[in-house]
Amino acid sequence: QIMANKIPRGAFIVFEGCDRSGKTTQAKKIVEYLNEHNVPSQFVNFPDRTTSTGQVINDYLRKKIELSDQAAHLIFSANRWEREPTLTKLINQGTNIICDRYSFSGVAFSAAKEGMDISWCFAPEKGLPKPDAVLLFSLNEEALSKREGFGDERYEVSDFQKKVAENFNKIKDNTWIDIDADKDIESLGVVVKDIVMDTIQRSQYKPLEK
Ligand code: T5A
Ligand code: NA
Repeated sequence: QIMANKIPRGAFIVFEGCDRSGKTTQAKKIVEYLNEHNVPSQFVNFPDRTTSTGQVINDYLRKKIELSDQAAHLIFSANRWEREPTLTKLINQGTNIICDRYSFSGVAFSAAKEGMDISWCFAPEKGLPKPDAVLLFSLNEEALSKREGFGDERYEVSDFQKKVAENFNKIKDNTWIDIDADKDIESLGVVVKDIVMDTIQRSQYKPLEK
């Protein structure tokens, strides 16, 4: 087959879920593991608060500035488009990308607001690289209440998070894998590692979709 000559690409794996479900902890942990085992991998997170749009997003989340819901949504999306050329290049050169939140947080959080619908929210995300797998971290209410208290960022409110969780369930497709996040860090790490290794294996010679 012609495919046999191609260089294997990296996998694009996204971690999604509600606030405090342990995504960042697990994403960093698996990237460290992969690199220790000579599997080139990079941690990426959205919103990326270090760029110019990211600074606006940070001010918005910390309630230092106000934006209309639509404007806020488009800035979160622009923040992803800023990274798109680098991400696509890295993946095609063989680096696995472990991405902490992506377009789906953009849609699930914005569409949890009054008057914002899912299809409008998806529009600016069209054309971005499509993940090979989305790991959806879920915590039941009881487990969530045991995690450290919400801070005072804009979306850290229980009722809002409930709507976000419903939206994730509305937008998921067959590339999503449900993860019960009500486990200690080590046990959750074992679950994540199996899924990530399997995704890397099966994505190597598949074209990266949009
Ligand atoms: N947003 C984001 C949008 O509205 N639109 C968008 O397009 C995007 C991309 C900021 C906000 O922006 C919204 C979504 C968010 O509201 P963020 O910066 O990713 O997004 O949010 P953070 O506050 O950094 O992260 P989270 O609150 O989502 O937390 P994580 O990453 O799920 O959890 P983590 O790993 O940081 O852990 C949280 C705490 O729990 C402990 C940790 O030590 C930590 O204290 N913990 C565990 N405790 C028990 N058991 C485990 N297994 C644990 N794992 C971690
Ligand atoms: Na996080």
